[in-house]
Amino acid sequence: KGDHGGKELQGLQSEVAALRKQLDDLAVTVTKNQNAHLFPNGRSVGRKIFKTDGSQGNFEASKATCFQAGGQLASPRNSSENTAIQQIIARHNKAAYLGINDMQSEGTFTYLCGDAIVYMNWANEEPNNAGGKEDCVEMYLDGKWNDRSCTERRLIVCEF
Ligand code: 291
Ligand code: CA
Repeated sequence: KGDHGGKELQGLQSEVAALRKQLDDLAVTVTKNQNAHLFPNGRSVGRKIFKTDGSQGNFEASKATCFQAGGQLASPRNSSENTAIQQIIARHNKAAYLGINDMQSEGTFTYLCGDAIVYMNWANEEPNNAGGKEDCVEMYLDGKWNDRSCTERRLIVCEF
């Protein structure tokens, strides 16, 4: 036996080294593809990706478009995510609906999953439910939020 275990260990060690190299190469490829697909209409924050296809729609159409793409309407849960979305809409010079509304219970804003929001960035004096019919939320070009009727046309920004 003697030397048999040594040879086996050597084989495994070179196999590990080869795998490490493959993993390195893969990381480079992934980063490069990420940068390419985020340019110029997307932003990433942690593991979340925000992106627009440049099209517009009302709240329901925007929601459906994002869902069909395998994502959901942009739903910022902290200021970094809010800034990422703000950069996208500023670039397109067009406000966007967020995946937030108070359709279920007036005054209680929730994500599309129904959970109460954990972060908010309302503009001054908002939300005001103007005319008694503002259940959706739009993000202005400066990143501030306004509750708004769900039937306007807005830039579609999804998250993945
Ligand atoms: C005012 C504010 C907002 C409100 C908006 C809409 C406009 O902002 O009162 O809170 O959401 O009006 O009511 O909708 C219509 N139909 O005019 C105006 C823009 C800065
Ligand atoms: Ca409002």
